Amino acid sequence: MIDLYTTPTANGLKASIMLEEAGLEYRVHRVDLRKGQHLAPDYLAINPVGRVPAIVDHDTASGAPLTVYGTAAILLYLAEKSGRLMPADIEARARVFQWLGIIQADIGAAYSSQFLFKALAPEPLPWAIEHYDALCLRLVAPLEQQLGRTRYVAGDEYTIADVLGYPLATVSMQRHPGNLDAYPNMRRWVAEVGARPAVQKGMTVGT
Ligand SMILES: N[C@@H](CCC(=O)N[C@@H](CS)C(=O)NCC(=O)O)C(=O)O
Repeated sequence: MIDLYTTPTANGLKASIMLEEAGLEYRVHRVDLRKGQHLAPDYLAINPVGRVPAIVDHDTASGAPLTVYGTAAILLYLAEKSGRLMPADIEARARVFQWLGIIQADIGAAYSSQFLFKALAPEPLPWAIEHYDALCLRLVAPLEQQLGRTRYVAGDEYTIADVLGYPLATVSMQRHPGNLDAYPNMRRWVAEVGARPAVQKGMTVGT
C-alpha cells in the first residue's frame, strides 16, 4: 500500500496519474495548502521539505516504509517499481531524463513563479507577470516542436515524460489566454493522452 500526500495542483496530479498508470494500490491524503497543512508537524515528520506531492510506500523489500518526495523522483520510483512507462534502451532513457528535467526544472519552475505573480500576489506586478508569461511560453515552444516530430514527448513510446507534461498542458497552460489554441501538436497529444483511463482517473484525485 502506498500513501499519497497531495493537492490537486499540476504537480499533485502528475503523481496521481502515475499511481494509476502503475496499477499500484494507494490511498489519498489531501494536504490543504491554504490551511497550512503542509507545514503542520505531522506532515513535516513525513516530508521535512513541507511540500507536496510525497508518497510513503509501505510495501518495500526492506520492510521499512519509504518516503519519496518530489514529482520527478516519485514518477521515476513508481516506473521502476511497476516496470511501466520507462524504456529499457539507454538512449531512449536519456531522452526521458532530458524531458523530465525540462518539464520539471525549466517549464514547471517558470509556471510556479507565474502562478505566484498571477494568482497569489497581493497586488499585481506587471513586470513580473509579463516576464513569467513570456518565459513560460518561450520554454513551452520546444515541447510543441518536439510533439510535431514524435508521437509522445520523449519519442514514439508513452513514458513518464508524458505523465509530467499532461497536467502542465491542461492545468498550467490554462492560465494563458487561448490556452492551447496556438499549439496544434500539443492539442493532438493532449487528446490522445487524455483518453487514457489512468489519466482521467488520476486527474480527479484530491479534487
Ligand atoms: N520540486 C517539487 C516542487 C513541489 C511544489 O512546488 N509543491 C507545491 C504545490 S504544487 C507546494 O507544496 N507548495 C507549498 C509551499 O511551497 O509552501 C516537485 O517537483 O514536486
